[in-house]
Amino acid sequence: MSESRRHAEVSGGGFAGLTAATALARMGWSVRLHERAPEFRTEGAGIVLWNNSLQVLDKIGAMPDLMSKSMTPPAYETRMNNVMQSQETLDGIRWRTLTRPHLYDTLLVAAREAGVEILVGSEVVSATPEGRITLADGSTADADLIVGADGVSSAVRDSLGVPLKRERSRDGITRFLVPRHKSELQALEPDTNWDNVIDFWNLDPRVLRVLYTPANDDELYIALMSPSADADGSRVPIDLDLWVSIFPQLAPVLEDAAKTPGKYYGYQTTRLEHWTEGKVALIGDAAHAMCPALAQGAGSAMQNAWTLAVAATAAGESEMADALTEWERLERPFTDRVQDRSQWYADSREMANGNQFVGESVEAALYNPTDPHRHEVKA
Ligand code: FAD
Ligand code: 5PR
Repeated sequence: MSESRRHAEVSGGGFAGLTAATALARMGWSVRLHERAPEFRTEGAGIVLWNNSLQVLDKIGAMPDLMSKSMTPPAYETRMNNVMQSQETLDGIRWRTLTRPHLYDTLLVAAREAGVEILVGSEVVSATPEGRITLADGSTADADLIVGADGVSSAVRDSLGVPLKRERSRDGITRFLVPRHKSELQALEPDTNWDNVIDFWNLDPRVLRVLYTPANDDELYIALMSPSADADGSRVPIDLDLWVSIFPQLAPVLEDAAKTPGKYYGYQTTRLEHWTEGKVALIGDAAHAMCPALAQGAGSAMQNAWTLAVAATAAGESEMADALTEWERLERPFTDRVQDRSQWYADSREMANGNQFVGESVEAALYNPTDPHRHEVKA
């Protein structure tokens, strides 16, 4: 059995790489995962996951752990210039909010349980279509499948010379995890349900936005958005007086955010000419970095990590390249649409009008990448 086991080398221990490695190992592969950083990144603030990634977490056995420290807020509320635009209860949509450290911990436990060999401080510098990777220390390894999950600046992708288009949006965001401060917020605004996600948009006279997302009973994820051209709005540490002047009801949490250094991320979208080359497949931000508007960057990454593992496992050894091409043909259109829609929302700031859970937003949120019938044309 062990002699016939196929082998995968995975570059990158983010949400994409950890999910792909775990899925492959559970499907019988021997898997080695390389993370360049000396330890797993537990920084990063909060995250929203929808059915498409939750289905994958079910399959890799990670859901009980994920559920233990995450929540489903009662509604998704949108305000513009402090006027309520909508309160969407998302009935029938499965979603969870949580912290990024908790998602990392959950995926790491799942990867170890599945028997993935995890190397930290191990940098992949290149890959070949024939299935060989080279590490920064000069050593090489051969595999039946190479997964490039090494993020938006992917070395695997760039070593293969895959043509890429990068577009930057005018807005960006600084993210924080802070204590909930629920009773103080309740005292400031008693009629508000502070368990909701609240998307506070301010467009006039100045574009500033706070996305307020409770991540569990104790922790709150807040994302502060401003145009990158606004030097004060995008400054880190944040300009506390400016933010409190626009969002006075959030003062207790903004004060905590101001104590953290923070990092401003400009939104960007990258599109590749192709996601695969021979025995190499690219997933996650290495393949399709997207604007966060639909909260689907990690979701799409985990979705494609799962479908890749299924497609590679079904392929015979001699037909890996063709199987990967077919995987991209089937899976990519959906991701492309989610990416386009996220960019459109980010560029138009259309979310400020509320009622955003229509079209691609709902479709992506409900999608089930583990359904074998998902590509069948519905009558
Ligand atoms: P990364 O997280 O970048 O991981 C890549 C890993 O590879 C890193 O650990 C890196 O150290 C490692 N690495 C890099 N180079 C090498 C190398 N040469 N060799 C070995 N290892 C290497 N998505 C959602 O689904 N929901 C959300 O709510 C959400 N909110 C977001 C908010 C913001 C502001 C932003 C910017 C993004 C958001 N996203 C969200 C998107 C999501 O964070 C990313 O799409 C996702 O984390 C990408 O995962 P990844 O594993 O592909 O890449
Ligand atoms: N949704 C989420 C998010 O973190 C952001 C956006 C939407 C969960 C920004 O960080 O619209 O930019 C957004």
